[in-house]
Order: sequence, then C-alpha cells, then structure tokens
Amino acid sequence: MAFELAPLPYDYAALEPYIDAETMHFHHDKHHQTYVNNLNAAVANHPELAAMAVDDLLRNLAKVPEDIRTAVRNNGGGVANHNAFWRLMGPVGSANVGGAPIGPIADQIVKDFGDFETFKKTFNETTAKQFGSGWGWLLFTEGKLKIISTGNQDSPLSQGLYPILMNDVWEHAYYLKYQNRRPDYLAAWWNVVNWAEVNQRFAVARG
Ligand code: MN3
Repeated sequence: MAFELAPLPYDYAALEPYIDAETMHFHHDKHHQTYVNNLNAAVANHPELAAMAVDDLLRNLAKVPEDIRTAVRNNGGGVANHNAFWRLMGPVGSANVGGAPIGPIADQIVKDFGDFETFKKTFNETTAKQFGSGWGWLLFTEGKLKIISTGNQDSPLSQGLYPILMNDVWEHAYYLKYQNRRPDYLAAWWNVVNWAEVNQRFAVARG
C-alpha cells in the first residue's frame, strides 16, 4: 500500500489573510505531494515499510535499511510533519482558532513560561533563529514543556517525542507573502493555531 496525500482539512483560502491561498496551493499540492511521491519511491521495494504508518517509520529509522534511510528520514519527515501541521491550523474565525490558548495546554504554558506572551516570544525567537530550512516544535518532556527547532524535515518522533505544536519555517511556507520576513510570518501564524488540536496532541504527549 502506498502513502497518500490527504486533502487539506479546510479550504485553501481559510487561513487568509495570515497565510494566503496561493501559498497553501503550492505548499500542499506541490511540496507535500512531492514528499509523498519520494517516500513511495524510497520504499517501493520494501512492502513491510510501505505498510507502516508514517509516524512509526520515523520512530523506527534505525530499522530502515541504510541505503534508503536518509530518503525515508527526509521524505517521511516531510509527509508526517505536514500531516500534523495542516491539522494544527484552522479556519480564521472558527472556534478555538487563534487568540489565547484554552484548556490544559493554557495552564501548562502559564506553569512553564509564566504567560502566553513569553511563551510565544520564546517559540518565535527559537524558530526564527533556525538556520536555513526547518521546523519549530513544542514538546512535553520530563514533566514540562520544551521548545526546540530542527533542521530540514527532522521530526521529534525520531527522538522518541510526540510534538504538541509545530511551525514550518522552510521558505516555501511563507516566501510568497512575507518574502524574507520570517519573524513577520511567525508573528502572524498564531492567528491560525487550532488550540483544540493542540490540546489533543498535548494529551497524547503526556500519555
Ligand atoms: Mn513545508
């Protein structure tokens, strides 16, 4: 069975004006599709790998044959990261999207960062500083929240961690609208974060 590209869970224009429809078309239909195609090509001769969930592939990279491990790490990461990323965002103006966090994650943010503004500033600064292409991540480890960034498509799943919140800082995620202004994109992005989804992921990460 081959990996497939799931449709976006909302309209391409649903994140306007913060993320434009043209960016979403390129990002989902071209970039995400390419990761799916390249992952399928990488595992074409390995039906046991093609049958796995992509998250499980990333959790078990050490078991992937060495000759395709880098291709699976890069393209499997590209598939899984975007699967999670689309769902982490929601249509502007819908319930629990944008604004202040709600639920258990709101309490944990206050506990570990003092307040939401400090948390956002820390996440944005960490992610803005990621050299070149990569992702910013919120994790829950050793009983508290932790913010990191990774290069390329490297997923925290490969470190045994389940990411709670993530933002894509590859230029393809923002260049059409924000050009080189990554910090402006990062600041605007909070308006489309789906806090209900963040809480679901937080529940999984806490176990
Ligand atoms: Mn991307």
